[in-house]
Amino acid sequence: MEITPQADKAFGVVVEGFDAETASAEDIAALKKAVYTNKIAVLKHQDLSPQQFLALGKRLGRTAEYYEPVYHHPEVPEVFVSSNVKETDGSQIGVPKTGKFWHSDYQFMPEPFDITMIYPQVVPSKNRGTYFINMAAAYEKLSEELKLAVKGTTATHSVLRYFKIRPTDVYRPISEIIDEVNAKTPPVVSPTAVTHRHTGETVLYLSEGFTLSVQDGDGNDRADLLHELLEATGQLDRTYEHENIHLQTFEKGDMLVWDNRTLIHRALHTATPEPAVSFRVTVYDEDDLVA
Ligand code: 7UC
Ligand code: FE
Repeated sequence: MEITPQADKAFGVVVEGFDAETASAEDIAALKKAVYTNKIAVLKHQDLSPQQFLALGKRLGRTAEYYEPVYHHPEVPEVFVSSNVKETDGSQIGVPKTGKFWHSDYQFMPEPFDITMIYPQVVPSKNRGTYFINMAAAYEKLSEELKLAVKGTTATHSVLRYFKIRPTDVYRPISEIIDEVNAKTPPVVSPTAVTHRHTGETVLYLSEGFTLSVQDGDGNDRADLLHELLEATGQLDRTYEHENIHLQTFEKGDMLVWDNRTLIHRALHTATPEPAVSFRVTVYDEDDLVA
């Protein structure tokens, strides 16, 4: 196994010679350390079944089934399926157009995932890739004034704006669906800046997709501060040329493994959608390894 920095990128490593079936405990530890230190690892030349993909996830920590079953792989429910390709019988497996907004996975839940693994299955010929922003680095780059303004504030997160209407929701009143989403996944409040449990970094915990509001210590809404933070971190740049934005491309056989508590991400927008399918496994890492 060989880990080298990604050429011409601000962060991320490429991992050659990683064999999920024979990887030693040391290999797994080295991979996790690389993920927490370099934020994203691209495992090259992977050829895994959904079952083998899940088994690899289990070696990194505790895997989780996505809370909405409509995303589940039919044979391996812990595998989340993002797909815009219909089966030959016209049925849909997984959900199309996932994650086309800035977010981290489960940011709207009390406990977000530590690690996200994405294993593309059908790779588009153009517009492939995912945008990322490192929210620890973005915090460090804030002005002293903004860092001070963040102190003592909290942020409220919810899936509501990006909850996908399920086939079974057709003809239901939208108010009933909204009430159900708020009951099942009530808004979560967190400090606006949190300490990363594996690296000790200070990470801005907010995203354009999931963060509804920022409040000061007295409960006053700070929409102005939320806007300033989204702007400063690069999340409002629709040209995607902001210096904080990293475009991670991939090819068939690549598996992306990233630090979901530091990075926010956004699926690349495609004007003319080509077939795209990817599998995802998410992991809670309760180890106290500090990178
Ligand atoms: O369909 C989607 O974009 C899924 C999104 C609402 N949640 C992904 C996650 O893991 O938080
Ligand atoms: Fe995502």
